[in-house]
Amino acid sequence: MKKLAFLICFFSLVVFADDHESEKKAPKIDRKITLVNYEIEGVKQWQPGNIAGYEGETVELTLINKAKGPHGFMIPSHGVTEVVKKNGKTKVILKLKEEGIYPMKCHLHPAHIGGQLIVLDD
Ligand SMILES: [Cu+2]
Repeated sequence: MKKLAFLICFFSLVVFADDHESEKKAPKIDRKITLVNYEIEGVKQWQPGNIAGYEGETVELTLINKAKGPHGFMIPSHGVTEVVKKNGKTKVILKLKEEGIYPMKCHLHPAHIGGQLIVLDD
């Protein structure tokens, strides 16, 4: 009987631990950056063109598209690929990789001016 009580207690703890782990909290955001896509005299560009953060930070990007039509926002090194519709707003959360300078671009329009994600040493 003691063995059974022990097993019940043990499995209750295991189930509780699993439940506890499955309650995934929203990630802690270290930095928030808003980028707005404009088209001025035929030149399309996300502004600011270059953004920065520290290695390992969790960054929330808010992407607002004020240009004609949908535009892409891509950071290939960080697995970010988004399409933001005209007057649309999208949020992206990413964890910054190791120190470096990573290209950002619109993957829908080759002529769309790209920018850079600058990751600084922590
Ligand atoms: Cu574009």
